[in-house]
Amino acid sequence: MKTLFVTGASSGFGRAIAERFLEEGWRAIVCARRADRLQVFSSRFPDRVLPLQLDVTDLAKVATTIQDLPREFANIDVLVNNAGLALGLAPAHEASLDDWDRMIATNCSGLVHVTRAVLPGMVARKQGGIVNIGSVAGDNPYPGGNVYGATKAFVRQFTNNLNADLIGTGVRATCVEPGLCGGTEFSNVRFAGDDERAKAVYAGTTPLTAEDIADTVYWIATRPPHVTINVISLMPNCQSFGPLAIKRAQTE
Ligand code: NDP
Ligand code: 8X3
Repeated sequence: MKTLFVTGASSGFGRAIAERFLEEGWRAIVCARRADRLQVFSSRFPDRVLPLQLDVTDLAKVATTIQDLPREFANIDVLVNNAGLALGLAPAHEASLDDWDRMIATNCSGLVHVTRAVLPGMVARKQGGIVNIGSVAGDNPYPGGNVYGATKAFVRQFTNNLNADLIGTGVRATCVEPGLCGGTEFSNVRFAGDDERAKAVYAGTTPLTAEDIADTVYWIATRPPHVTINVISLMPNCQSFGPLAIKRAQTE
């Protein structure tokens, strides 16, 4: 039986990814800060789920938790670095430095430390897959995206650089870059619990769903061993690219 390790599994993409792999017969280690939610989820798949309360910004705990995994869960086949968040949409000159620090700590440092702890085992076993959840925000700047978009650009480039290091090892990495995706807590977190503002993000759209992302991640994980998918970008078809902004001088 293969083993999945997924961070941020208490809601949204992470939970849908865990559910998909478990339904396909895998075992799963599911991590997040809200342990109660992980417990409820785990009870649906007795003996095949290991719920772990883990804040990926607690870097010392990340290392010890992964080092001390129970034997039957210790050989991780696929790691999905999904835990992440956007905080606020303020312009750079007004944004909260605390928000910026938390995004960097979670989306970059947390992801890097989890990866560093899991990778040696994969390389020693000569097989494994890492799927990092980036965002279209890592390629496409938008007003207020400042540090969030920068963290996701980091995720993409870290993934590509992992593949540069992992050539010939049997281990491969992929960055998944979703666009507008509804039905998760992403916008509630971004707007600090302002449900109306969060709801407005999806008004009049048919966004991607967490199940679309889980499908994509499962597809990546089940490619034949000689195939590396470096980066996948996906959007709902109500979303696309726009022109660059031009600020024109007043002519009258
Ligand atoms: P959710 O807010 O629904 O899920 C985020 C998950 O991350 C939660 O389970 C949360 O659990 C966990 N998490 C947050 N901080 C930490 C932490 N410090 N340690 C451990 N777990 C943490 O959002 P989504 O499912 O939408 O987002 C998942 C990922 O997808 C994120 O990386 C996001 O940036 C990315 N993304 C989302 C898009 C969207 O439109 N929804 C589009 C593109 C990318 P808990 O609070 O219990 O710790
Ligand atoms: C989430 C997509 O466009 O809100 O990463 O940044 S976006």
